[in-house]
Amino acid sequence: MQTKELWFTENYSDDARFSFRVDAQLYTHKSRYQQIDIYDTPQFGRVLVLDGCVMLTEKDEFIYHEMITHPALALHPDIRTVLVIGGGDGGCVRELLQYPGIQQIDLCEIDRDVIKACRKYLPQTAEKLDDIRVELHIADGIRFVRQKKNAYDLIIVDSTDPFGPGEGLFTREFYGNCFGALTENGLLVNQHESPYYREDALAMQRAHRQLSAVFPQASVYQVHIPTYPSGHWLFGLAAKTPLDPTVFDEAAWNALGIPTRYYNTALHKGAFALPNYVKELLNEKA
Ligand code: AG3
Repeated sequence: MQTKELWFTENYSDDARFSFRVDAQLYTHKSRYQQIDIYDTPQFGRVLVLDGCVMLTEKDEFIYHEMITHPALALHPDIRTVLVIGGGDGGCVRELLQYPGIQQIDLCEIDRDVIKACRKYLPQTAEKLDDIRVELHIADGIRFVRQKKNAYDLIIVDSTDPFGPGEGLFTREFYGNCFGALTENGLLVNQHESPYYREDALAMQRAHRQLSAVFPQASVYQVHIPTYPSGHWLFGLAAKTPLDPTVFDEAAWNALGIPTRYYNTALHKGAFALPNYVKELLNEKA
């Protein structure tokens, strides 16, 4: 008798899907906000899925978490206070804690069950959530940021896609409140969706439009994430005081000696060079 094979599938569009084999379902739970699943897989290690969308895999989460943090830190070496919105898996926090200059990280995650599940099943990302410099806030990031003024040198929006609980984190009002919560030279980095499949590309355009309406400068950079739709993903980098995101003190960043498997200073500069079709999508008027 053959044992039944278990496969997970994420729908990328009505006409495209991505599947991988599952050895075991380690966790499944419907929280107040979303469906949370964690799988063990032979190809990608453990995988966190929210509402049917892959959030991270042990095999490639380093790409996402290095690239959502290090470019901003290389551009603004004096970052002391950071707010992470979402990010209950702890991956961003793990990367940020490598900077001795960072004094305080507020992590604002809406769903306490995500943190609980990641602590138990995803120590690779969650292991540093108890660091003394980290303060956990189980709260809605939209409300949390409204009450903060001139408080953070960096805000990282490590959200889900703009459907469900993550939706409000892609609005002009939210970005406006982030602007107010940032210090004078503050930076905002957000996960900026993918330019490839239609729905994702629309979300990407919307995010860019709203960010550009609020910040004097909103740049976009790209990364390769094999387990996200199309493998081609974008991040946004918005600055309260305009800057060239490819100009920074490379020697100073390298002197920090932070071990990375994806990020390096040459790649940082190249990541802001976008394909023409992406530039066109970003420049399209609504
Ligand atoms: N947040 C971004 C996930 C987007 C993936 N979308 C998808 N699979 N459709 C990831 C959180 C990691 N800290």
